Amino acid sequence: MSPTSRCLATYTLLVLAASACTEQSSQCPQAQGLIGDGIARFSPDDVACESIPASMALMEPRLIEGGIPADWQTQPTFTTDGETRRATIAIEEGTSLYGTGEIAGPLLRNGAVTEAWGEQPFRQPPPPGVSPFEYDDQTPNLYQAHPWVLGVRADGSSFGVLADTTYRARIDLANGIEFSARAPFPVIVIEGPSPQDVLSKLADLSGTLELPPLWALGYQQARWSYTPDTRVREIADEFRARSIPCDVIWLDINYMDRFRIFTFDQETFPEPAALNDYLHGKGFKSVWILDPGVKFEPGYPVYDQGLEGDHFIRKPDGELFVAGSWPGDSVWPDYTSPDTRNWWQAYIPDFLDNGIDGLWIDLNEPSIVTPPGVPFPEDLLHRGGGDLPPGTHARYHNAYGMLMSQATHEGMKSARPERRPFLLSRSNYTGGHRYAAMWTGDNSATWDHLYWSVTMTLNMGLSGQPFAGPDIGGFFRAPTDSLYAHWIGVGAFFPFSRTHTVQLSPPQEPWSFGPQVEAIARAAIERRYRMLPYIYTLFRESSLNGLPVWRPVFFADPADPSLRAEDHAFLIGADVLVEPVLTEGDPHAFETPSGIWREFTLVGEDPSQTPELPVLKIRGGAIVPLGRVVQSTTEPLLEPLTLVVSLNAQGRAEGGLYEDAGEGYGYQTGDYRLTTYSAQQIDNTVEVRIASEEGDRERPERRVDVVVVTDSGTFEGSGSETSTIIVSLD
Ligand code: NBV
Repeated sequence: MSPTSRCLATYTLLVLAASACTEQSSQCPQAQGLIGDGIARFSPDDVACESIPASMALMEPRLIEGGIPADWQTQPTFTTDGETRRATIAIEEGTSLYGTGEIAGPLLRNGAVTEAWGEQPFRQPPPPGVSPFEYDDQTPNLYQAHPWVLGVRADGSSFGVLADTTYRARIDLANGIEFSARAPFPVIVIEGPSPQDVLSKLADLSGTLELPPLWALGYQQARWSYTPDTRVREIADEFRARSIPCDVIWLDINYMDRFRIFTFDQETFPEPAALNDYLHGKGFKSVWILDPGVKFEPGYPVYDQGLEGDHFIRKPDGELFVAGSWPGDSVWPDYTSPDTRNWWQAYIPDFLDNGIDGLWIDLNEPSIVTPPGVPFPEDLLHRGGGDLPPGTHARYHNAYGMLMSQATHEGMKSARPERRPFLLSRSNYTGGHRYAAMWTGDNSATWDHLYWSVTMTLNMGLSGQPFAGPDIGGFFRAPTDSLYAHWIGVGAFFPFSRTHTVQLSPPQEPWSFGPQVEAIARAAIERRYRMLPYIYTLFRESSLNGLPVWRPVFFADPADPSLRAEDHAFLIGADVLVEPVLTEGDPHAFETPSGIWREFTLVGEDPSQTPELPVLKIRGGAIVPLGRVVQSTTEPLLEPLTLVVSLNAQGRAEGGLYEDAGEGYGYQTGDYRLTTYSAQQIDNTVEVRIASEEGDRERPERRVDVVVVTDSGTFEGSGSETSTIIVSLD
């Protein structure tokens, strides 16, 4: 049977098909039709389906399960204008638009025109006092590319649209949704009763993050660069001496020998393994940076071996592509080739054997360092292999960071199968959260950037990447005391929580701004550690259903139009509302979701006295599990376990706690414990007990402290976890 007649037969059988069946085979990876429950793919009908590149956002090709129902709500219209291909999607009045990946600006994206094209920002000349690499809310594209828009209609029902292309895509939300690219592309439309449902369906297509090691959710400290190794030790010592909790110290490019990847500077970092032993002895982990640019230097093994295996990107004339990166003239691995990914992975075991815990990959848009602002030529050639055909850089540019992330993540996993990889990548593409966490790149120490760090993290979550956060305090320029205090106040709650700053900038450790800010920073970070059991439970949830860890306030009630633009406050999970101060001037008037939200505290703080520490509210009906303050996650967190209880109008509450070894894969074969606690008011007491449990992990004997937050005050009780704990409200 020819593809066309097979297509016709399939569609005839499926009677449902409303749209004309075009010259597409239903076996073609980009054919039009339903590809899942509430998920449809639309393809332009003037190009052979087979000639449209297969999806790189999806975990696996999705074949047609049925025709598109006649009443399918959100439908794109495809048009062509010269070489430009467009897909236009009309939206109903009252529809709010979100997502579009990594872009600075407000949470609500209606009206914005941006581009999915991974690039290090560069402006010449920059405004006075500003580095050419700084970005702001006028920058149309940043390091990551996510051609995805989430829509929420007036009634709270939702849809998502993905322009399924790795080519440069313009996303114009000025009047409905319009994607355009200089190559034909299909559009995947997801329909759902709520934004939460749409995001879960996106995760069904593009995957979920792997549960990170617990330590990667602790507070982390970086700068460009802590050098030499004695300085790294000093920083670690200082955290412990000052009792400021911290799990990770980061090593930026200066540890390398003349910026050559997979090497160590013999003078400044002669014994990386000894350094890591020292850090481990103090309860720290370390994350070390790698760049994709390989120094063009015959005799340097990574260069020689890469050349021998033909792993570097070449120009159309077959010559090596050579350009300037940190080490000077450099060449770049072609990660589209499975052979090259394997070659790259082979360097990772020895590197990690120095006691390195996590990896950080940078400049993988990819970017040229010198001269700055010069793009990778789009006619460079990529070999492809496996599922990927050969193609130009124009086609694979947006996928470069994701493929490097994949290679590095898989390399870490095969090097240490018993450990969960923690990888941070600057560039990525839709679906790349399966391999790496992200940070919002080289931001600036300004109040605007503090606000954007919140909105960007939220929109990353709404674009499928739950593990995100900014450089706390800002990368470029130096924060004032007040700005750093506010940033660490909210920053301690980011899914990924790390302070980082540019080279030669003033110190940006939590104690660098004097005793007052240090006390605020300590309290902020202690709050994170108390909240870690809840945050870890949310990461586990996200690893199953793709829901973000940080959620916009409108998630509490997607049909309430007053919440749609609220982007100073945010939710952690469904149960904790955070109201930070993100502006220097007039206080922000928060929109609060309906229902019961009660203020609670974590370390005896008083946000009315320290506005740098956000106000926290717990949803009526929720139980939030807390740990104790520890200096790092190497100490037991849950001795005791605290349950914060906030009853609903019916006098009941419920909440879950996920626990496992915090590392390794035992949880996949049952070594975990998921406990649901319930609370019920009976007369003037609240009874708290285990309602259900799951998993084989043994429950330790431990004390549980219960804190019941009510409108008339806080009531405490304590007891053993396996019996009912009774808290008196008198
Ligand atoms: O490796 C140096 C920096 C790093 O600190 C930063 O976090 C990255 O975003 N890196 C960029 C290269 C410097 C480019 C100007």
